[in-house]
Amino acid sequence: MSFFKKLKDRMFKSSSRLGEGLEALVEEGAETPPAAPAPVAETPPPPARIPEPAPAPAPPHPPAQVEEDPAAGRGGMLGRLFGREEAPRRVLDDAMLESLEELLIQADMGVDTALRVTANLAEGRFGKRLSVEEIRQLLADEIARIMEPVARPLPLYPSRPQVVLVVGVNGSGKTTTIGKLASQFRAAGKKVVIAAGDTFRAAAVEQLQVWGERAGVPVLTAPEGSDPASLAFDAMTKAQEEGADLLMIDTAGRLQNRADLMEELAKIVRVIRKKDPSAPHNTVLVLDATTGQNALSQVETFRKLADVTGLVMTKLDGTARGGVLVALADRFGLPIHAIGVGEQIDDLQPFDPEDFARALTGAAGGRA
Ligand SMILES: Nc1nc2c(ncn2[C@@H]2O[C@H](COP(=O)(O)OP(=O)(O)OP(=O)(O)O)[C@@H](O)[C@H]2O)c(=O)[nH]1
Ligand SMILES: [Mg+2]
Repeated sequence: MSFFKKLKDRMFKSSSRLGEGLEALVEEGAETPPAAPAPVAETPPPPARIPEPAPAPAPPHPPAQVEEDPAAGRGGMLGRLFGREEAPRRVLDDAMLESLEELLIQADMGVDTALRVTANLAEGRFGKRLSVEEIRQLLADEIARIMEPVARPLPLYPSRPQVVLVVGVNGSGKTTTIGKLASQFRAAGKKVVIAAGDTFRAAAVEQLQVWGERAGVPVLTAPEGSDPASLAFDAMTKAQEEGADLLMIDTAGRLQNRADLMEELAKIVRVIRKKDPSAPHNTVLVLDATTGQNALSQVETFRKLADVTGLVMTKLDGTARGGVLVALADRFGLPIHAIGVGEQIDDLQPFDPEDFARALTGAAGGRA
């Protein structure tokens, strides 16, 4: 299965709300194509449609309330003969732009980003008649443009071991993501060690051990309730001794309060720096896509707690809230290293801005 197909199948399994919304939006205000104007006198007019209370008519364009006339438009007779019907189009006016903004906000893109995207889309196109597919393409292009600068794989620097500290709120997918990443790096020939820095729950350690087995990577653990920083120090020592390429440190998501969490993360960083002043080389914040706009405040919080260098967004499968990733890119510009699209070991994909934009908008295309 091609990469794009898999992304599209997995992402927004519940079908793209945005894509469907676009269709409804254009069909609602569809006009007949100008090439085939509706006959005036001969044909009786279509049954009058009760116009929705339009808040603001948008001159100079007529309100987009023209009912589709089955006798005219839609590719005309020839078009119908050849089975090539013309798609409904809608004038890009103020009302249309407002509805578009609304759709983007519903897809969790955030108000600021939604306004910027629609403004860019309208530039030079105001008053033009667009089909759903054209709008999808334009939206996808805009979104891809925002995402392009942040699509960056986890950078690996020459010094060994590369230390990756993984942080994030409870349940965001830290442990799962570590398991998936460990498996990918191992498959790429890297020697990986995992440290089970979430020492608060015995179950957390067991979970990581299961992932370690799946990935074929050793997991260093410490007794429940012991100091995660001392485990991190031991893990660093072991990783250095064994000549590991990569040390991934899992952390606890739930602590009593923010000060506790900050202190714990700071202590982990302090002790690993005793072994390598340049560590951690990456501090990856794991975010759960289903939390929508809340992801934005999580980034703000964790940036205060730790020197976050990049993001992984999990659970993009089966959510219609993937638009939050656009808001994140637009607001923070932090690299997005990968996206989680399922619970299995190979369900972590590199972040591809174009594929993502097309999956989000339902635009056609994709690489084979
Ligand atoms: N559908 C889906 N589920 C995911 C994904 N990533 C993680 N999960 C699931 O989310 C749940 C929480 O994942 P964990 O990896 O345990 O999250 P965590 O951040 O380590 O949680 P704590 O250790 O409690 O802080 C698990 O049931 C995972 O299987 C994903 O990309 N897609
Ligand atoms: Mg965990």
